[in-house]
Amino acid sequence: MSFEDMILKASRANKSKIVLALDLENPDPNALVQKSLQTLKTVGTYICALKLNRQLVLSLGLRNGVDRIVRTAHELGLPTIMDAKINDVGHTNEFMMRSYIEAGFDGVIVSPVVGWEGGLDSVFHLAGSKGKAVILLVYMSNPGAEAFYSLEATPAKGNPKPVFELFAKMAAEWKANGVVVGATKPEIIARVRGLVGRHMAIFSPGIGAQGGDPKRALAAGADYLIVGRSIYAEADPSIAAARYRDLAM
Ligand code: BMP
Repeated sequence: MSFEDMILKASRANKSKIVLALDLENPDPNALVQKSLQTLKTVGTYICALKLNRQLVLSLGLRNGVDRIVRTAHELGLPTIMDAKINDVGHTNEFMMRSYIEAGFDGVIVSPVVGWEGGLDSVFHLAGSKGKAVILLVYMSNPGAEAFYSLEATPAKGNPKPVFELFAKMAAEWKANGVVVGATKPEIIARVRGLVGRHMAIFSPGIGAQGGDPKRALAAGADYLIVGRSIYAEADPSIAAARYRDLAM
């Protein structure tokens, strides 16, 4: 099943557009795995996918660590996204991508800054051959992101454009499976939607803890909302997850 079908299936089954960002911290790796599994199982029926960050990979490693969490997500019918923001030269990108695929991830987030040739070409080719998704980071949610993502740049062919518009076009050209655009800037989500077309999935982080509003992000064109602290850091993550699920329907 393609990544798009997997997330759509989970989204329909759980009536949810919420992707859980499980960014827990704990100096004790065993406690971290247990807490991650427990949180995931508690909120599993309120979300449509799981996103893990490098935090967990650094603390647990991929084998016998993060892969256990990935397996549990699959048992719950949830696709998994590795938020690696891959951004290096081709051969190291390919190594990272292969490692994440071997750990069981269904999709990986990459940064378009490094470009295609000798950069992300290897990642897209490997993902394509294994049926995995590549999601492009197009505009970040933090306040300082504007300084770079809205910067005007002149492409080799064409007129100056904000960097994020060039990234959105790259996503369409490279046939990415989705893009990430911060929920804190709904007007940017709307502009990206116009550039990537109706069918490209837009994932939007920055909901809740960073000030992004679920309804405004969805109205602007986001398909899925990425929520971390506003779910896992709450006293009862299942109540918080249910609340975000309902807000996003
Ligand atoms: P939180 O909901 O706790 O703010 O977490 C947001 C998650 O989305 C984090 O995992 C973060 O790395 C990620 N993220 C983000 O916040 N903004 C972006 O622009 C891109 C991200 O991947």
